[in-house]
Amino acid sequence: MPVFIAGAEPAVPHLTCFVSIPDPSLIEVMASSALDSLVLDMQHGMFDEASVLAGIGAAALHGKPVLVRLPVQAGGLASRMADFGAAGFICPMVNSAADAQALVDLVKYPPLGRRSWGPRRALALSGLTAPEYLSRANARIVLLAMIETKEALDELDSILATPGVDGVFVGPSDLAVSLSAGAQLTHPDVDAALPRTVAAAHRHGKRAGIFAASTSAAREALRQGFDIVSVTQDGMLLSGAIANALEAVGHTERT
Ligand code: 3PY
Ligand code: MG
Repeated sequence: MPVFIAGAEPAVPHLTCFVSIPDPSLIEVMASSALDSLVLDMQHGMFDEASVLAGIGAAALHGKPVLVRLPVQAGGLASRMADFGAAGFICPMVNSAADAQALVDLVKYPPLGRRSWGPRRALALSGLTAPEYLSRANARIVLLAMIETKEALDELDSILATPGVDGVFVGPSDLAVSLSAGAQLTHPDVDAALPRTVAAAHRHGKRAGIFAASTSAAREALRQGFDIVSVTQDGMLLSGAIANALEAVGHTERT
């Protein structure tokens, strides 16, 4: 069952959700929803290589592609996760075209990059022959550079102009931390930067994504034209659902 999200045009807007709890059963539940993909979080979530391997399999049972959010400056993991069958990468703290090119080198085959051949499991999951995989992988495996700092905003065009980068993905919290020099987790300049980011991505014929920390933020991101929107994250969804359930049965906090 093919589980790539690029190449065959993905649904736009593409709705995804970050997963931090590395349990295949949880991934199966989430993948059986109407989400278009899942993001397994190796940066702030608890995923390691083995749980990404299991997670890709669990999502594939429901025909859902998995994106991996890499740890900072861990591009080396990307080609390994691509070989495991990851459909794409959300890469934190990309601040320059040089940072972007370093990731392209690891995720894309020549001539765009320098990915090493050996897509053992990815090939089986793709349903392609080896030559077909080689000729399509660069277009099908999505590389998204996270825009999370003032430097990245200043370099938006050069990051987007890097061949092999398929789009950008805004991390609103880190962007606020950067723009406020560590003083705040929200900042008005983040909101101002969002339409500019969407316009820049589309000008380059590429995708704009964003992490939305609430359903209202996700709705607003879709209204602004973001192509890839994460509808919060597993932990937030679970705590929200528990709070709603307790409220529905009239439970008040014990003191
Ligand atoms: C951010 O908001 O900085 C993120 O990385 C969201 O996951
Ligand atoms: Mg971040």
